[in-house]
Order: sequence, then structure tokens, then C-alpha cells
Amino acid sequence: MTRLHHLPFSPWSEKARWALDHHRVSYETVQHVPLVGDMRLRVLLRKPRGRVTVPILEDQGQIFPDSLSIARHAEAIGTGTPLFPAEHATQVQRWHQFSEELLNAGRGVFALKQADDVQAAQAALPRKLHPAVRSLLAPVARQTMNLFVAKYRIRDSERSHRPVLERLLEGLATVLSDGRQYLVGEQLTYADLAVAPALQMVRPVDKRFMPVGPGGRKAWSNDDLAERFPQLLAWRDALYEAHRS
Ligand SMILES: N[C@@H](CCC(=O)N[C@@H](CS)C(=O)NCC(=O)O)C(=O)O
Repeated sequence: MTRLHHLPFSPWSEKARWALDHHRVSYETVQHVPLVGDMRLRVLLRKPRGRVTVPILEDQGQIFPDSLSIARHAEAIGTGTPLFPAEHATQVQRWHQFSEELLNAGRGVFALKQADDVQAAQAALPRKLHPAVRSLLAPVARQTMNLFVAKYRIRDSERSHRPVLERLLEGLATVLSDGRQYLVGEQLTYADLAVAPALQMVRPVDKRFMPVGPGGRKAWSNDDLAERFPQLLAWRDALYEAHRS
């Protein structure tokens, strides 16, 4: 049995799914519910304390607790071109770290907006709810987001998320300014799979490829960044069209 515990709209889960799909590994999915689902993850990971996250892959009794280990496992058991070519190992590892930093900064910006701004919290509630109910539930949404903020210690570096996000996007734009299609070498590697989904917090990719999280495209977009870095979105979109059909 190969089972992926994931959050469909999370870029971290997308990295794992993309690697599994690229290597044609078949798996079933279990949808994690943020915060509420932590207990199940604790049991699975045998981790009574500390932070637990998805994606997690269970495969024949083995546990792979994060996106990178899942992608490496997919490479070990699957087919298709390597995502971790030996000759580019160091560069791919660097891009993995870059992706984690980009995602953490993006999550910081997104979560603080939802936690601190009543209107943003209200906008993140399901659209099918009556506006009056949404306005009633907005404080609950904010409280929930504050639990999420606490889980990831997002306020520890409250002021740095936005500048870090900008600096990383500028760095990526510089690298891609030569018009390259792939971050490392001449073919798709885990570097691309790790970085492209991290642009979800600038503007979500087309919903054919992955669903958008609570609040929809508006809540997940940072319009000023999308306008400043259209070349990054164009690179991401071309990569998805070519490799994620
Ligand atoms: N380094 C980990 C990070 C995973 C991570 O941060 N997952 C978050 C995505 S927002 C998560 O599980 N969120 C749901 C929750 O906290 O309940 C990986 O690459 O898998």
C-alpha cells in the first residue's frame, strides 16, 4: 500500500505529488485537515510532541515524512528521467533549500494577512455561506489562523517575511533572466518541481493543475508581486504545461 497524506492546495504537497506522478508511482491519497488532523499524523509518525506536517508518504510500512524524502523515494522506486541527477546533486539541493525559504516566507505573508485582517479572514471563508454568516464567522477564522501562525512560529520573524519573499523572488528572476527553461541543466529536475509550486503565493497556477486554497485566487495572490515578476509566473506556467499534464 502506498498512501500519501496531503493537503491538496499546499505547495509542499504538490512537490511530493509531482515527483510521484513524474516517476509514475501510483498511490492513494488521504486528505489532511489543518490542525484538526495533527493527531492522526502524530500517530502515523509516532511523534507525540513537536510540529507535524504533510505531505507524508506511507509505503509498505515505511514512512517518508516530508516532500524531499518522498521525491527521493519516488526516484528510487519509480520510472522516468531522474529528478536528482548525480552530476547536479549540489545544485538541486540548493534549490530545495531555496524553495523551503520561499515557501516559508510566502506562508508568513499569507498567514499574517489572514490572522490580522478581518476582511481577509472573512474572504477566506467558503463563498457559499451567506454574507451575514461569513461576517459572524470571521473572528473564528482569524483565531484558527492564529493557531496556525503559532504552530509555525510565524510571528517570531513577523517583519522579515515580506522582504525575504521579495529578495528571493528577485534572485530567482535574475537566474531566469537568460530565458532558461530549467533551473539546473537541460532537463526537468527536482529544483524545478520544488520552486515552481512555491510561486503559488504570488499567484496560483491554473486550477487544472492544483486546487486553490481557502479564499480562492484573490486571497492567494499578491497582485503587486505578480505584476512585478510576470516572467516568474510565465516560467512556472510553461513548466506546468510541459510537464504536469
Ligand atoms: N519541510 C516540510 C514542510 C511541510 C509543511 O510545512 N507542510 C504544511 C504546509 S502549510 C502543513 O502540513 N500544513 C498543514 C498543517 O499544519 O496542519 C516538507 O517539505 O514536507
